Amino acid sequence: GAATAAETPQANPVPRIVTRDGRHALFVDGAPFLMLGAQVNNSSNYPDMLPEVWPTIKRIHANTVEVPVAWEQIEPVEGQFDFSFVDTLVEQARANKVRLVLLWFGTWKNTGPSYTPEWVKLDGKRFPRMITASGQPHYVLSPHSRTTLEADKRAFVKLMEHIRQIDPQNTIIMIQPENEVGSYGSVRDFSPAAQKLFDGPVPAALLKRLGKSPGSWKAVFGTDADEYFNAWSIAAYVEEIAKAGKAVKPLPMYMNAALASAFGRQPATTYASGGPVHHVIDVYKAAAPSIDLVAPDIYVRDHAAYLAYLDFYARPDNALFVPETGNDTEFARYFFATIGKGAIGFSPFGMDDTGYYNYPLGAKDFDESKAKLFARNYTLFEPMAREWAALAFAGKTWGVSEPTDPKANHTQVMELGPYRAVATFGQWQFGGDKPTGNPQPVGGAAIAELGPGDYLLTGFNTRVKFEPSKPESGQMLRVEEGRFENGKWIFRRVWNGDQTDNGLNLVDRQQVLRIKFGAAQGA
Ligand code: N0T
Repeated sequence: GAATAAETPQANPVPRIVTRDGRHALFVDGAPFLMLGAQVNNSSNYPDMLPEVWPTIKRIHANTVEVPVAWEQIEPVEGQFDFSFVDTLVEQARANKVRLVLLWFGTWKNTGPSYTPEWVKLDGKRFPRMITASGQPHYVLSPHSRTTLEADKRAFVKLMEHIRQIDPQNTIIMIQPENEVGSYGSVRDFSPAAQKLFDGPVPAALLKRLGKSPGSWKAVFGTDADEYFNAWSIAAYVEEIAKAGKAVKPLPMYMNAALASAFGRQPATTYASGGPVHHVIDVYKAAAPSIDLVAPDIYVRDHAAYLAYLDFYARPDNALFVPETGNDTEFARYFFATIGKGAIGFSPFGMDDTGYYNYPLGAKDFDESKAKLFARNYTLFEPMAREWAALAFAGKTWGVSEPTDPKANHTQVMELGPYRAVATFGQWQFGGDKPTGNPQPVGGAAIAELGPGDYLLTGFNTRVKFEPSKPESGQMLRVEEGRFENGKWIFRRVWNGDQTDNGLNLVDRQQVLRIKFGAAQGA
């Protein structure tokens, strides 16, 4: 019969970040989506390299791939655009059944101008650098140059127009304008134009956000003034680019951060000053409303620091996303703490077979022992990624990663409300002995609350003991092992006896447990 209005296919909803009650989800195809991500190496952004990308993506079961698109590659000659790589990439991503996040390497890549076209690199007049405090040109392009901003914006808008044209089904789900912005070695731009702004009033949007009274940058922010000013200048520049791109197609946009130390404050000249480091997130929120979120690139291996970064970036006004993390053995377990905090995604870096390894940030080589650890996370979550994303959006998820600092005693606790789940690492399955940690730090576990007294537990190399937090919380009634398939729980067996008497031992196998609690009546 003739199609009724209700049957007429609707245009696919464009992916977006949805925020409710201070929690967030990335909606893809109209529902919460968990990015089981992988980022390729920087120079894998050419058609001939893609055959060396897909096998690694397949091997680790990623559902989303982050790939650079370089300004130099799409506009080698000013005003002439070439999107052949984007076309090939999108086509092959579809064939490989993965979604894409495109990384716009424009004015700033790891703060520097290396990905700008030659006509930008060679024209210091139209595209000026920052000036240092001593009056020398710095390597970073100045955010106070209208011509640079207009040129980057034009190329970015062309890219977005091309995406709108070739990707109605939204294979591309998110965009990262620029990469790790900021400036190393100089806290801000000291050019005359910049200095004039610095001596002028702090913009009202920032004063309002921080509840400060009007004044010059120095008067309002004191010793933080230079860095805050740099953050504002860069964020406002990227805001204009992101806003123009979103007017073409409103894909979610985020900026990634090369991090400052998690504990204490270093001099701003020793990290990417002005980038979205944790202590200037409010500046980015005020200056760049078109940027949906700022995200930490976490290469630190220390457990306490890793968790601190997750806490800094998981905010009611900022969705947590780890767009880059190391691909070494000890990073795989951080997947659990990350998604337990409701992150929209997690993505190890350098995930291809092009022969580059960014040690000491990541692994010396991405061999099978490492691939296995990342692959087991994603194969475990692949069948229930949609369910998990919805539960995270509802604030019903928890996660832990094996600690390595002695203070933690190889123990992590998840406070679930009526219950606490105590996770220990490196114990006998019978318990009783002191946890000593796994031979390598690879343990991690996550819990989701499906309903009252109804929990999902999964993970690897972790022993979990549930304890009631209140007398009325009741006891563990039944532990089922099973799996999710198309949103349905499929039963495999009941765990009882040794499998439950001394805690639940998640080993190196793909195990998902469903635990029901209940209190005896009339006792
Ligand atoms: C990252 C990557 C790539 C703990 C490094 C990290 C990527 C960029 N930069 O392989 O270049 O494009 O976003 C910078 C880490 C700074 C040192 C952290 C020490």
